[in-house]
Amino acid sequence: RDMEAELRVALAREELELFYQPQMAIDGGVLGFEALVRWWHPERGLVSPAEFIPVAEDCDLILPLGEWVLRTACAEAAAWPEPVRVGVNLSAAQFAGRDMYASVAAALRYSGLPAERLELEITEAIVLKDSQEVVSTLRRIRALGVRVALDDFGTGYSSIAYLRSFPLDKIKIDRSFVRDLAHSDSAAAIVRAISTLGATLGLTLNAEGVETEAQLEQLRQLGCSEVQGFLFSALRPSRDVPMMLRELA
Ligand code: G
Ligand code: G
Ligand code: MN
Ligand code: NA
Repeated sequence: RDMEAELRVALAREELELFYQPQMAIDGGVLGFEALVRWWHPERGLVSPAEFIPVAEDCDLILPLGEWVLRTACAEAAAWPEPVRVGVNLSAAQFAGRDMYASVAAALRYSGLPAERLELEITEAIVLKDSQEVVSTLRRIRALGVRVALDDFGTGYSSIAYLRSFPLDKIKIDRSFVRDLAHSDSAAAIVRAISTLGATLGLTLNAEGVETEAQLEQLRQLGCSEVQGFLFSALRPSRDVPMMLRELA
């Protein structure tokens, strides 16, 4: 495919860049930043990862691309002030095609980033594989001190049973529930249920896509401890992190 060839060139030419979104404690203060990849295409301008990540997943390009994201995020985060964490999204395909433990350990070693400051965001697609190999890889990664978050929770098919047995630190409630909070009792009920479940299992609860003060207040009442979204900041490159930390302090 066309985009596949272009993406190959983009990786070589370094047309990719990481942007960062602050992850806030619900009562204020920056906990970390989620890395979101962007592609500056020479003719088409900014291409969304929603467009090119699926293409990369369909060929083996997700492996070098995912490796680039992991290494770049760790290297950039190593320059941030001490306790601030970085969140890195991983595709299911990266677990199939790579020794993820070795990748993560190498990214930490090369960057000098302490393991406690790295958080991996995995998808329900990874959980649904229900593979002993993935579970054991994640256990070893967590044993390093790296945290693991389950992204986009509520949109896929993972059951509560998976949550109990899967090595996780955090659940990220998908932003579609946050969007519907104001006008949907069921969205609020679902967030409340996830919140209760998370507390029972000892998992931190993050809500994504927070755009209004009203949503923030509602999420506080529903028991979320961590939030992110356009309410706090636009996405910015790593060099703007010190500025974001000042603005959000
Ligand atoms: O940043 P944006 O909302 O446009 O991202 C669209 C989708 O691309 C989201 O599902 C997001 O998780 C995914 N995405 C963004 N950056 C990365 C990345 O570095 N790796 C992977 N695997 N997915 C990413
Ligand atoms: O799948 P994942 O949760 O990683 O997707 C993150 C995507 O969500 C990013 O592409 C980012 O642009 C988008 N995003 C982040 N915050 C908000 C928000 O407050 N509102 C909306 N609509 N999208 C957001
Ligand atoms: Mn994410
Ligand atoms: Na999400």
